[in-house]
Amino acid sequence: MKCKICNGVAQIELRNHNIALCKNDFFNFFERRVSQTITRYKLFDKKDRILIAVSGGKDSLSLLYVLNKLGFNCSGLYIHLGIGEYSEMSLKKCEAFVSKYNLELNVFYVTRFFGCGIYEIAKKMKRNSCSICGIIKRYVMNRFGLEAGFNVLATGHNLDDESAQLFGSLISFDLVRLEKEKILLPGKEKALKKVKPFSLITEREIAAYCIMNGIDYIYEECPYSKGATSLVYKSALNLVEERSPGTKLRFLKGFLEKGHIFKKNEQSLEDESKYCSNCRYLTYRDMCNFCIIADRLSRKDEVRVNFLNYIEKL
Ligand code: Q46
Ligand code: ZN
Repeated sequence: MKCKICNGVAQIELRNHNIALCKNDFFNFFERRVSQTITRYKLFDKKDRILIAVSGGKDSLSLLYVLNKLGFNCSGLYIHLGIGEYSEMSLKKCEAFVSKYNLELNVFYVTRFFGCGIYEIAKKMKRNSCSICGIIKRYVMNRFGLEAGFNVLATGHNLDDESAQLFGSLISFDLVRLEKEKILLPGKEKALKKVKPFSLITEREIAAYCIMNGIDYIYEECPYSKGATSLVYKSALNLVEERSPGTKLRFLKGFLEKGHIFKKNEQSLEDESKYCSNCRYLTYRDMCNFCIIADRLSRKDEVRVNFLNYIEKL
């Protein structure tokens, strides 16, 4: 197989783009597409301070790598969830990465703040681990980002994640979720602007970019991810993609261009329109979900007074 650009030996075939590329031309192709996505959807520019949520996995580490390489002002935030060996290993990958590339990493330890990890918190709250984890991660990313002076929060969600999420929302015609299926959610008072620069890049392309660049990431998935419905949607879309390469890209791009046909509905307008009585961040009830957890674990005052003291800078 030959590289379509230089005729050298191709290292990767991208059926969804109908090309094969050598290593150097793949890097150029990958980085150009990230740049084009940032420009086309007006995600951010060189003046912005970007906080990147990192997990130690390929998506988030390569996002930090490529945005730094493209000259953007960015730092990482790792949230240590207290999930045994998995959390320890992923933190080590993040630490090794930032020290290799001389980047900044901020770390929030769930166990230091709440006195126990995600699984124990979920048990006390009688909820499942992923819903508690989602509440804590969203809150910490947003609040730390705002209070530390960032104006954009970027996550490494890729085309496989985003198309599976869209598929799930369409199957149940969940209009509230469909409204949030965006590559950019604008910021407002007490809410950081949120962007997903890898939305149009596949998991396979990101893994190849990581490996070819020698970025060492954690291969293991979080133990609580097993059995997630999103994995079923991913497999279904993989089957279609196999038969018709480029389907995921067409599906998501089509939605990004025409998704406005799903009109705003009353429920979403109500969404997060009040301020939490404890921390003054946005909520749709009297107290935000994060403070409800903190209240149950007797950490309510810490949320108000000492939140930033739980972030360690490496
Ligand atoms: S939500 Fe659930 Fe993930 Fe949190 S507990 Fe693990 S699988 S890490 S994206
Ligand atoms: Zn609150």
